[in-house]
Amino acid sequence: MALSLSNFLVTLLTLLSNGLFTAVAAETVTFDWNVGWVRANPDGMAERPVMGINGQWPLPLLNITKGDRVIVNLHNQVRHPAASTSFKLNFTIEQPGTYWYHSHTRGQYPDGLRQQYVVHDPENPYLGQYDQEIPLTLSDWYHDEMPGLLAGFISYKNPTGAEPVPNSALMNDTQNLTVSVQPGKTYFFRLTNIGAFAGQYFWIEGHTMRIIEVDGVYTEPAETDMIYITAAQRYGFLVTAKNDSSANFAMVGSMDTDLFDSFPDTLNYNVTGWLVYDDAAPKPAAALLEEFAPFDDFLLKPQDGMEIYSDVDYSFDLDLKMDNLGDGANYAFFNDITYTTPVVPTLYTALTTGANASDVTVYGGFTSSYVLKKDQIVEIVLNNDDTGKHPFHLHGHNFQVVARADEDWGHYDPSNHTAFPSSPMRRDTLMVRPQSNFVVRFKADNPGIWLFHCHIDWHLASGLAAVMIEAPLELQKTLSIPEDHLAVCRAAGVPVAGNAAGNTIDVLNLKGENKSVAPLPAGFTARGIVALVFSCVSAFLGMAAIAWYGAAPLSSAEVASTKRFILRQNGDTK
Ligand SMILES: *[C@@H]1O[C@H](CO)[C@@H](O)[C@H](O)[C@H]1NC(C)=O
Ligand SMILES: *[C@@H]1O[C@H](CO)[C@@H](O)[C@H](O)[C@H]1NC(C)=O
Ligand SMILES: *[C@@H]1O[C@H](CO)[C@@H](O)[C@H](O)[C@H]1NC(C)=O
Ligand SMILES: *[C@@H]1O[C@H](CO)[C@@H](O)[C@H](O)[C@H]1NC(C)=O
Ligand SMILES: *[C@@H]1O[C@H](CO)[C@@H](O)[C@H](O)[C@H]1NC(C)=O
Ligand SMILES: *[C@@H]1O[C@H](CO)[C@@H](O)[C@H](O)[C@H]1NC(C)=O
Ligand SMILES: *[C@@H]1O[C@H](CO)[C@@H](O)[C@H](O)[C@H]1NC(C)=O
Ligand SMILES: *[C@@H]1O[C@H](CO)[C@@H](O)[C@H](O)[C@H]1NC(C)=O
Ligand SMILES: *[C@@H]1O[C@H](CO)[C@@H](O)[C@H](O)[C@H]1NC(C)=O
Ligand SMILES: [Cu+2]
Repeated sequence: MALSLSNFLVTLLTLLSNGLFTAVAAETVTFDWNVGWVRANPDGMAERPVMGINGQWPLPLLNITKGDRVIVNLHNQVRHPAASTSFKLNFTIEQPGTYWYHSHTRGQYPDGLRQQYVVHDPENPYLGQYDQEIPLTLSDWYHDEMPGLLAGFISYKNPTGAEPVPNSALMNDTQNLTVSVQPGKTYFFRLTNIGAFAGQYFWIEGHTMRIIEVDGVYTEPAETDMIYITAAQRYGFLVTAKNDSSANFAMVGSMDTDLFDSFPDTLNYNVTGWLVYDDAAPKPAAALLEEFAPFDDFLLKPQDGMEIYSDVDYSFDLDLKMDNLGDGANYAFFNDITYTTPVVPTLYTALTTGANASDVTVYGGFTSSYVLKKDQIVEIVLNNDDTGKHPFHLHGHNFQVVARADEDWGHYDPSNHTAFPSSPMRRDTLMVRPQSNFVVRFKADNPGIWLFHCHIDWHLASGLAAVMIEAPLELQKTLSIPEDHLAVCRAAGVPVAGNAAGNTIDVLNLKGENKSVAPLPAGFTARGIVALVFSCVSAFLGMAAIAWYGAAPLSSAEVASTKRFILRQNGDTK
């Protein structure tokens, strides 16, 4: 559990951005946070333990002003208050906009350790065009705790990789939320999807939304009646209240069920709240829509008019697939590699391998690492060979979205694509459509170790991540790790020096590195194994077994017999 501290607040840390070495802090804001378990029942259906801060959940919304210095004294009491470990974060914030803070350690944020924060901007170009800000979150919600759900998800019992389906949807960590508005006034909504899995459609009946910000980047105003917001995305939009205050209006979040493999009867995938003009007037149920027609974010233009990076220095493809490994469980891959946590955290490898930090070898064979040179224009081509949607998030940058193809388009073809926008949308989280692609570009002007990963927490756990090693030699000159951070690693038995395998002498030797599970034996697919077991079972039980099989996981006896099949097929007589 101590490890989680080093991963906590990763998103806050992405704000270190350009301001790190230039900022003159306007003010210092200090937070003393004890992270520990509390109980909550946000959907009214099941009380459960959640990770709170200072005994509270929902967590505190932060509102920091651009230029402020932030100090977070973080005490981890998740495992046991007496075994608490601590460290301090100390950084300045130079990037305004709508963000959220969350733990990136396996499954902690869906267990409650996430909340929105906003960075107030005294130079917001839309200042004066609204009367008040309304911070608002959407989220999916599970009644079961993540460690158990994850164990079931990455398991031979779940060979198809079906993600756990949420139990409900939340708006601002509750349901039936009321938001008081006054006639004629204009509100700046800051909407964040802090969920683990589901994208959501969002609309306010009878009202138009004017989008002015995405993921911390101001846009030219774009009007729409509906937004689609994936996990980790943010939208800032203006809503002008009606002059007539006689009625209240439903405000709806509707989870995108395309991603759900099953559909429990009890699941209400919608969450409703109301814009309240008159508390005495009824709060009408949301009208049911036949279809969703959300705004296409590819059409957004950045308000600063920044032009497309036309000369690319370094381009690489990431081909995404979901497949089984030899343990029968389902994993996610970039270019046939499923991300596997290295023995030494990558940041520490970059800081302790000298000039070899520029050699991608030191980061190991299972991290999908890419070394970027200072100020290179980098292009990532993401080809999605999977039939699902995936929202990709890059730490440390807003990227330009230069291309995004329609569903089923296949791989990106540099000689056949729709015209690049002259001033592309910039954001930090972008969805790739099923069996399709996108192309993003950014300038490597922010030395650091930045994860590029699917923000569906299930997929991150099953390995859908790559690592940008950005200007590591610059990083060595400018960054030093505080002693309390190193102490947390030592307490958890995590080495803090050497290559991905922890080798400090011969850093090009990766003996002892963490490897992913080995592939299935040649000629087998997990589905093939399932079919094999299935035909044996159904020979005994007849057709009834088919229905049963679709609904229930393999028993351990069946798995044992599956393994014997594999061994025999390989000529292994043991
Ligand atoms: C919200 O209202 C609906 C309909 O009345 C109700 O079923 C649900 O339990 C309410 N949710 C909460 C969290 O109170
Ligand atoms: C949403 O929750 C946050 C944190 O509790 C709160 O500051 C904010 O005002 C809430 N938003 C609405 C619209 O109620
Ligand atoms: C935070 O860092 C700044 C700059 O290095 C330093 O001046 C300040 O004392 C630090 N504050 C705390 C509370 O550690
Ligand atoms: C944050 O603080 C600023 C400055 O005090 C204020 O104008 C703004 O409304 C606040 N935003 C939120 C979301 O609370
Ligand atoms: C509300 O009234 C103001 C002042 O009369 C007018 O300018 C505005 O267009 C009206 N707004 C709407 C949404 O009708
Ligand atoms: C959720 O909302 C959508 C859109 O209005 C509607 O089609 C669907 O029937 C609703 N589902 C439930 C369970 O209410
Ligand atoms: C990687 O190595 C560390 C240290 O040896 C170990 O604690 C950890 O469980 C390993 N992780 C994986 C995914 O193999
Ligand atoms: C370009 O790609 C699209 C989609 O795959 C295809 O329909 C079209 O024929 C291609 N055009 C050319 C000139 O190859
Ligand atoms: C890189 O590592 C190898 C193997 O340890 C070592 O021989 C070499 O001197 C290192 N190169 C640099 C530039 O430090
Ligand atoms: Cu994904």
